[in-house]
Formats: sequence, C-alpha cells, structure tokens
Amino acid sequence: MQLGLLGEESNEQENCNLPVTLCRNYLSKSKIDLLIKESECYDFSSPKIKVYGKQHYIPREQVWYADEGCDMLYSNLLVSANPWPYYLNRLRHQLNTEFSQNCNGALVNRYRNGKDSMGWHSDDEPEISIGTDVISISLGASRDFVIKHKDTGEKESFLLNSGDLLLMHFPMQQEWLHSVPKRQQIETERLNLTFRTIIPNYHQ
Ligand SMILES: O=C(O)CCC(=O)C(=O)O
Repeated sequence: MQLGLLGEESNEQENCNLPVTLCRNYLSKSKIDLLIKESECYDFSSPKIKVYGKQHYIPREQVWYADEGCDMLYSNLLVSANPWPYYLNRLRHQLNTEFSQNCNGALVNRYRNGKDSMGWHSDDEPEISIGTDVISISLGASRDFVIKHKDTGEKESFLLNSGDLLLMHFPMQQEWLHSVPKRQQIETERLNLTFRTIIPNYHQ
C-alpha cells in the first residue's frame, strides 16, 4: 500500500502507509478546458435513491460512460452504459496505457457547488473486476477527499485541485471508505471522473 505524490516536473514518489497515489497537476490547462467544455453536453441526472426507507435525490449529478455491456449497479440503480464522449475516451486510453489498467467505464460526478457531496462508501460493487485500481481525476473547484479505514477509523484528507489525479489502489475499496464532504462556502462547480474496470455483461 502506498501514497505517491507525483508532480508534473518531478517523478518523485513518497511512500506512506496509505492505499492511494496522488499525482498533482496530471492534466494540462488545455486538457482540463477541453474536458470541462465537453462535459457541457454530458447527459447528467440526479436520480432518487432510497435512504432509510425514504426516497432522496442524490446530492450531485452523475452520468456513466462505458463500453457496451458494462452496465453498473450504483446505489441500487442499474445504470446502462452510455457511449463514450470523444475526449473522455481519449483520456481513458491514456490512463490505461500509463497506469497499466484496463478501465472500461467512467462515472462522472458533478458537484454543482459546496452543498453537493458524496457520502461515505467504497467502490466495491461486485461488477468491478477484482484486483483493479480506480483512477479519479478532478476538474474545476478544489474539494476535500477524505478516506477512513473501516476497522481502525484512521482518517486522511486530501485537497484535490483541478487537474489532479488520484489512484485508489486495490484492495483499498475492501479496507477503506471515502467521501467528499459538503463545504458550504464553495460556490463553483467541480467535476470528478472515476475510471473503473467492470466485468463485461455482469448484469445480463
Ligand atoms: O468526487 C470524488 O472525488 C469521489 C467520487 C467517488 O467517490 C466515486 O465516484 O465513487
């Protein structure tokens, strides 16, 4: 397990006892702008999910882009694979090459402002291929990303800025929870792209 801090100019990697690698400024300004522009055409929605027996809208918007057959069950909702947008797909191929992954889907989360959030959870859906990493890219407003160990309660927080990349290494999802807490003072939007490897046709 490791925490790596990779800057654009240095390939230094710091090893701590945490299951993530953080690459600061992974994306250039022009790539960030292209992805944000493209996201204006993404088919976002804010589905209702059941929490303690009551229906609530999720406190953010999301959309799932993936290869055919890579549908995902998310918060008990079956989300069909939407065909890849051009720049998101190019980024997926770049990440797969650079990080030796085989990601075939990306969940795009839109936090409209600091009132939007993501509660404690793990990306441990059964259709996620065992042994794979989840690659997370941040665009727009900076937000805290917090991880908490399921047994010890140990917590770490990372401020994720536009262009940063965070790798969540296997088996982090089995051992840790993560969340993006509300930050009332933030008025601008953040996008998060999480690239995952799904077992094709798992839900068919
Ligand atoms: O927005 C983030 O940084 C985290 C997103 C996340 O937790 C998820 O997609 O499962």
